[in-house]
Amino acid sequence: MKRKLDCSVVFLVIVGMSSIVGGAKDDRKNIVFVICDSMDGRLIGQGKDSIVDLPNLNYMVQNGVNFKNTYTNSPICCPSRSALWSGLHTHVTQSWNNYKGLPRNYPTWQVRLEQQGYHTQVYGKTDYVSGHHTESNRVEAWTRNVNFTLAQEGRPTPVLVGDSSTVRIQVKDWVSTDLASKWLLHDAPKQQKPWLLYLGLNLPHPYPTPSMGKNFGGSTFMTSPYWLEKVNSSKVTIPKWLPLSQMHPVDYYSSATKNCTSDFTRDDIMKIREYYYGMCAETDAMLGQVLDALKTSGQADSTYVFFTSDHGELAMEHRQFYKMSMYEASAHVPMVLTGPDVPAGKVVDDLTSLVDVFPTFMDIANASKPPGLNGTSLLPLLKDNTDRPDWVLSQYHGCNVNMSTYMLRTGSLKYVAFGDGPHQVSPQLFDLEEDPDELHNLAEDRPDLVSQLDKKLQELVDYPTVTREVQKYNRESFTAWKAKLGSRYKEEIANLRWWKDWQKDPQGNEENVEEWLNQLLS
Ligand SMILES: [Ca+2]
Repeated sequence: MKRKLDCSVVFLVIVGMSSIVGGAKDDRKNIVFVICDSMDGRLIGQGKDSIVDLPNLNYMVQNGVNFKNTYTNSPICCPSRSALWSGLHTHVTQSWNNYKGLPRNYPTWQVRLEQQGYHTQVYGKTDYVSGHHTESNRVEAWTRNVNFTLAQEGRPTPVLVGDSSTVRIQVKDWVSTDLASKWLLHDAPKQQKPWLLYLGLNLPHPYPTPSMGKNFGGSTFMTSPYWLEKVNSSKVTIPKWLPLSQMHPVDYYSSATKNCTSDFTRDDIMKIREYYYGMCAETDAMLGQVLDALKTSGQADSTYVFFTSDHGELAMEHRQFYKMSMYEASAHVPMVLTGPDVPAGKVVDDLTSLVDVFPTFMDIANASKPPGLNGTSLLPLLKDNTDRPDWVLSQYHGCNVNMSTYMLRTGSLKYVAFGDGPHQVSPQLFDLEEDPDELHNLAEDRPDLVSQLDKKLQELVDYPTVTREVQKYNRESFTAWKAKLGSRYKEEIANLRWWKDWQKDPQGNEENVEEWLNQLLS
């Protein structure tokens, strides 16, 4: 019986042909990309001084390259991932907060790789598309300039579960890891095309805290004795804090909205930090399972492996948990690469950031890249080619911070400027070589450096203008949300994550919101 050739068969034949040139199999290299959520980049490559045993990351560092000065371009999930998937800075894509990322069907590196003959396989968390996260997340971001400071998160809390044999705590991540490993073992070897496998993990992001109410803040640091045994408690430090009265006003606002301005004992802080590191050990084990599957399936020699994170975790540094800050614990991320021709044990000091991933993938795939990407391929750094920007840019416009924040890292300096908004505040300047804990703001003493760095920053991003764009977006989005709720508005706003504080003075808070809405746009 003769069958009619349908369109999909024609399509498959054409796609199949594109991966076989002159009858030969496309031998471009494969890529495994593992991205976790909230890992402090400073944990990578600590060697004998490791706070926590991360055998699989250590294996990658020993057999590959550690890009040890890698930063997120925006320290929160969706904006960070939007930069990573688009190769563009946050102000370019206007991915301002956890609700506003990239539009669906955006031409990401995944689309680009598929178009140019790669098969891509995605498991787990991606989180770069607009329209997700809680209502609180977006309303808190929109109302950051309202004249109130309300606790939006639950108090950070350490929770120990199970016993010394409890391995799988973040079950959802293990399910994704199992699927990715299974694909590597059984499906990847059958691929005719080169492929990219993506695995997105939630760990070591803190877990939801049900007592916070319907929107569940993620303030629970949870691990088991099994993972705690991997933590070297003698290396865990208690971070130094400035007195509340000496904190930078934006940091104080963040600390207050993160429920961290009350008292914490040394034991509270120690536990939060130890449990966080335990969560990092569990993350490392997931990476290990993927590396094992790659090896067992015989594909390790033809595959690059990348490991990174969307942002870090403050774990009580600077009197904060979570991220949303330009301090190292929040903005500095891991970036480790192994693969064919990757030198073993190399450490790259150059400043790199997540927007560099897109051009690097294009480089590996020998694929053409779209014009105007903000990042630069990491591959030339494998050969000591350092002809690349000597700065990285990060910015933040989301919840828990009351001003748009812009960070320029260059040399040993970190300059942090705050948006041109209703509350003018002074910038921060840290020298990370002399002050790795970032406790000495040099901005006041070094106006010369501030002026030089601010000029450089404004060459990269016209930040007063960007801030006004964000303020306009915030006001318009809030107004539309309010109008849509109609008579339910009052009840809805009173019951967001800040409900405990809101209910202390509902009328006063309402008035502050109205006053903000009535301010004329500058
Ligand atoms: Ca995240």
